[in-house]
Amino acid sequence: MTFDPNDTAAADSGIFGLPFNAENSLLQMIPVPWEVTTSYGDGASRGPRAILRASHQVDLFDLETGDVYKNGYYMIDPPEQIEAWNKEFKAKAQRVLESIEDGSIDNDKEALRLQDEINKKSEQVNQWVYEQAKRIQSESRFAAVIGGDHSTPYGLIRATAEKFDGNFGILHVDAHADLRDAYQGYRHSHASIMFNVMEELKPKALVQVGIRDFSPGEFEYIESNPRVHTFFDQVLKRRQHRGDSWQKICDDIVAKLPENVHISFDIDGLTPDLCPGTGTPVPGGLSFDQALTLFATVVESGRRIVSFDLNEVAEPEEPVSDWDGNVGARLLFKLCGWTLVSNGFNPSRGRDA
Ligand SMILES: [Mn+2]
Repeated sequence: MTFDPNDTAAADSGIFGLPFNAENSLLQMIPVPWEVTTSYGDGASRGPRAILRASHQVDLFDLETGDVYKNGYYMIDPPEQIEAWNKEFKAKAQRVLESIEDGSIDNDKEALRLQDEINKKSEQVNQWVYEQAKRIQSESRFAAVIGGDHSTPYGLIRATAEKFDGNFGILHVDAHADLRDAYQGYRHSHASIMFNVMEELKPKALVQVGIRDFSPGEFEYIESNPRVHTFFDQVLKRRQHRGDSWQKICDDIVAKLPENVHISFDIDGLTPDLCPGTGTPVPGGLSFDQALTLFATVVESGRRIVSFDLNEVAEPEEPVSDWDGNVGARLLFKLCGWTLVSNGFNPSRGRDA
């Protein structure tokens, strides 16, 4: 393979400028350009392409994960069919939203019909993601999802739940609890992902970090469910103000996780300056370095990252900069590296080294 990691990536090269494909990559990313149930800002459907473009700027050698990327990272081409569905169904969702906002939804037959149509299409998207993840995992490779809004990783988490027969947990970094039992009539809403995961896929634990926006119902769900451990952002900040180190806090977070971990990372779990384009930004949140220390702590504890998703990285239609994609790509590179290292792949001896 003629590939020099010191070179500048060609514009048409793969994720991170790497030359891998579906056959020779150990970790494969499934881009899901879907954000039909988003209720506020838009742009998450353009996340995969924004990350792909910005990823060419990421230098490959990493202090913590070395050259483990040599085992191969590959992102499937963003599926044009889902991009087309996204466009078509976002217009329908807009019609539904108008009916919800003027309070006429209960008697609005057309809006109810559209809601139903959107629910069915969401299931189709989930099924597509599930089939991709199943195929990748059955080939003994690692699968990841790049959203899209936070509804997009459901199919991947389902595949992981099956692979480990329920013996897995979720590390969920987010500003939002995402524990609503449907939202705006959408069963597969971005705001319901962790409720659906808990009720249908039944992980051993859901460990939430950075949560600072939630409804009374979600708070009740957290309080009454012994499998949910929520590290509210406010509590994390108070602990730090009182002198607890971030490392001590990470140790406490990781202690709640079982051995096999799926990381579900909503970019708005970070401080808003790191994701200015995201749909529902909330003040507060983790710094970039705090997120990296959290990943490192998971791996150093001996736990395995078995799959992950990165979602809600957004880009406006006419981007003023590639900042959102840039932060997303760098976070993604760390997630990829730690996934392989946590599964015993030695950074200094990659497949092609
Ligand atoms: Mn969120």
